[in-house]
Amino acid sequence: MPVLFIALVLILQCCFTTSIYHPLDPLSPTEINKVRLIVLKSHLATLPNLTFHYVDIEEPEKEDVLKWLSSSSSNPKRHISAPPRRAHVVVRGVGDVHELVVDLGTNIIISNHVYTGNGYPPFTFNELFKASKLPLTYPKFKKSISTRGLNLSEVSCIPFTIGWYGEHITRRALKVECYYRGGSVNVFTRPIEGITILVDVDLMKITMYTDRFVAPLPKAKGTDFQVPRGKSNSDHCNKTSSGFSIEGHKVKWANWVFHVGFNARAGMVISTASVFDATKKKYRSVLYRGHVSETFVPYMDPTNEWYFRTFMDIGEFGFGRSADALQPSIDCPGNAEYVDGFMAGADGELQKVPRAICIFERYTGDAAMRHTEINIPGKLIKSGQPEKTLVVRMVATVGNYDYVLDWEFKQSGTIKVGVGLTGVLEVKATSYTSADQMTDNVHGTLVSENTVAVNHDHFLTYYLDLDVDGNDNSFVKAKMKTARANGAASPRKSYWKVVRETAKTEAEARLRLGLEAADLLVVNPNRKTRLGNHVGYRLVTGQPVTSLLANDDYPQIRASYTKYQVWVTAYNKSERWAGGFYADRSHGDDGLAVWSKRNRAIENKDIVLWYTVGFHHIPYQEDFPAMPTLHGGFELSPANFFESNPLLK
Ligand SMILES: *[C@@H]1O[C@H](CO)[C@@H](O)[C@H](O)[C@H]1NC(C)=O
Ligand SMILES: *[C@@H]1O[C@H](CO)[C@@H](O)[C@H](O)[C@H]1NC(C)=O
Ligand SMILES: *[C@@H]1O[C@H](CO)[C@@H](O)[C@H](O)[C@H]1NC(C)=O
Ligand SMILES: *[C@@H]1O[C@H](CO)[C@@H](O)[C@H](O)[C@H]1NC(C)=O
Ligand SMILES: [Cu+2]
Repeated sequence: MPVLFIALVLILQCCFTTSIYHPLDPLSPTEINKVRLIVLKSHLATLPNLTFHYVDIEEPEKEDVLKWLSSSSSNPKRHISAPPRRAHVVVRGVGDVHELVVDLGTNIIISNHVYTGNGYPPFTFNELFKASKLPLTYPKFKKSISTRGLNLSEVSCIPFTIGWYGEHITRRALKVECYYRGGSVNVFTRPIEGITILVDVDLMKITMYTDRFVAPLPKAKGTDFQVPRGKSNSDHCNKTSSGFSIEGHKVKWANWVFHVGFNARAGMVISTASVFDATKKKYRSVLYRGHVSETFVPYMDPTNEWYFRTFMDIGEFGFGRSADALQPSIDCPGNAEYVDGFMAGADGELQKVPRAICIFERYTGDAAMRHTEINIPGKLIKSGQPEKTLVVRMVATVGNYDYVLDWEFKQSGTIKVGVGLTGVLEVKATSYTSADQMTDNVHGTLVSENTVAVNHDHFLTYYLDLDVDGNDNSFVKAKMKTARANGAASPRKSYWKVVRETAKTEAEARLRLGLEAADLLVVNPNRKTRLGNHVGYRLVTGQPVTSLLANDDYPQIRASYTKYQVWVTAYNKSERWAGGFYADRSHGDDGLAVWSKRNRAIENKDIVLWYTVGFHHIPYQEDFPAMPTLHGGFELSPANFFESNPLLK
């Protein structure tokens, strides 16, 4: 009897528990279709103009995911049951925003909450498309075009989000800016300046129209950004074997294992990244979750036609929504493998981004490490290792700009996060044809005749839920302080010493970098190396850039988190979007800066690190007609995590 009983249990376990999903897998095409059917069968179907604004996996409880993971690593054949598959859905009828949780096992909507706060969910592609077409049939606009002697058939209009300027009541609205193609493929370089068109998106109507002035149309000549494809720039490094494995969404390469997800908002999402420790003979956790949380791109021209250009691309449009199908051998090398992205359209129907993400091994041409020893009599000892890394990449083309987003895994245990900015600058038309003529502030650089590229910033804020060797971590500032040398004992007058400060609360972890020398570490105070150091990972920061806008400026109120490059918060699964989930027309009453004000305890707790990659962008002539890629980023590097250099294991 006991033998039979055990056998039964094993069978039950195998059949109930084997799941084809990793709990963090993005919604599959089948699941996205299912969500649509479930919503359309519910009472919500009767809402007029029902629109799907957001469909993603409902974040499972972290505890359940970690339990599932550890059961799978101890016995890969027999997982404990995965958390239920659920979708987080935001739909709108006329006026009302419904936040739904849809259970995909039972096919029912298990929660329906009406959101009544400020701000709106991201625009759908349909809305943007419809808004962009409105001017073309609007009589006043047609008149403006013919007054300027232009042909309507050569006009392309593009919708821009408009931010918030203290209004008590905000409606969903866009401002549509129009451009003249007239022989150029570079639409953004030929603005028809002086016209402002406000579109009420829920009415899908133009509700305000002004034509204040006429500026010369920048010429078409010299605006083409297409690279002649004469000599095949195909790859010198076509490799047949990729050196890594992708199983579902799980990637294994060298000493790393991690999960790659995708959603309409963040685009690429890296989860449950663990690095193999050859000394301990096991995988050790580093990062539970990492992705771009929000972006803030304010332009520095306060005039009527430009002041509202203060974009929060992740919340207003979505990096996944803007993900571009990658071009093999241009965006990624010949040895890359590609992963498609899936999301829901405005009608809930499945949309596919082919080749949304690429994964490839990179031979950097650098040495990962080297040394030559000449001090051994009769011997010359040389050693070295070429750097070979694994890159996971996506590109979001948000209107004029292209963001190249990389996660690069190194065998040294470092994760390097890269941001590349390229694409076309946002320009305005001007009467000037030479910088010598300029008598007023044009708010940018003359990059071509009659063309000013306007000054602006880019802030990309990363959500980094580090779990260094376990859940409970602390944030440590290892400050370097000048100390006086003891006069009698040393001819030296000074040196620096390390003063460690552990941030006890969220307020102590808001940092403006570049003012004092410090290493920033996320450590596990419960784990030490054999030598007694706390295991940790170090945030290796890039250029210290913070927003220069005044604190009382409305765009700054909405993106107040950009006043510091570093924040640490207590983990809370619903706090993921630095500018608040409802970023369009937001009032700055949700998001990272607001959560951090609660000043929760963050010592030896599950914590989330937020880091902003910033660029102040004064344009230069080389940025026209399209800009060479500008790079930024940061690294997460092991710091007393391994017993010694893992490259030598
Ligand atoms: C809402 O639905 C009605 C009826 O189908 C339609 O006439 C109207 O154009 C829709 N509104 C929008 C903004 O799509
Ligand atoms: C408008 O179109 C006409 C006919 O195609 C052409 O002759 C004219 O040059 C165009 N005007 C402009 C400003 O592009
Ligand atoms: C690399 O692969 C691409 C796509 O298969 C092919 O077009 C190209 O010719 C290859 N290049 C080399 C050098 O083999
Ligand atoms: C989690 O975050 C949400 C949003 O900020 C907040 O409403 C909620 O109270 C938080 N939960 C806890 C346990 O702090
Ligand atoms: Cu820029």
